[in-house]
Amino acid sequence: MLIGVATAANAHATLDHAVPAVGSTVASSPGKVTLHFTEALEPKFSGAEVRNASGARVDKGKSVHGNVMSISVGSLPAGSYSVTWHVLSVDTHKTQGSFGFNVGR
Ligand SMILES: [Cu+2]
Repeated sequence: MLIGVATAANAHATLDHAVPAVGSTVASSPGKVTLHFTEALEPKFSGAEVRNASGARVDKGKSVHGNVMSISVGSLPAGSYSVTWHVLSVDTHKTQGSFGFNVGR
């Protein structure tokens, strides 16, 4: 689970939730990983990598709109995946983190 909670006094862009959910198992490939943050992002300086259990990247591009970043992943075979994200929020603060999810297990 996430460590730390965004408060009014500490309003950096931290991960609010993701689809697939952090640590979850989904029945089939999600097609994309969507990250919802607590603050709006600067698209140029925000990104994420998705890697399979062998460490190979499976992400195929990103789009950022407001506080939501979507990472296309195409059709993922069953397995474990890790998502490592870094963002710059509009208040100029950088944050980063990672989480995992599973497909088909
Ligand atoms: Cu901040």
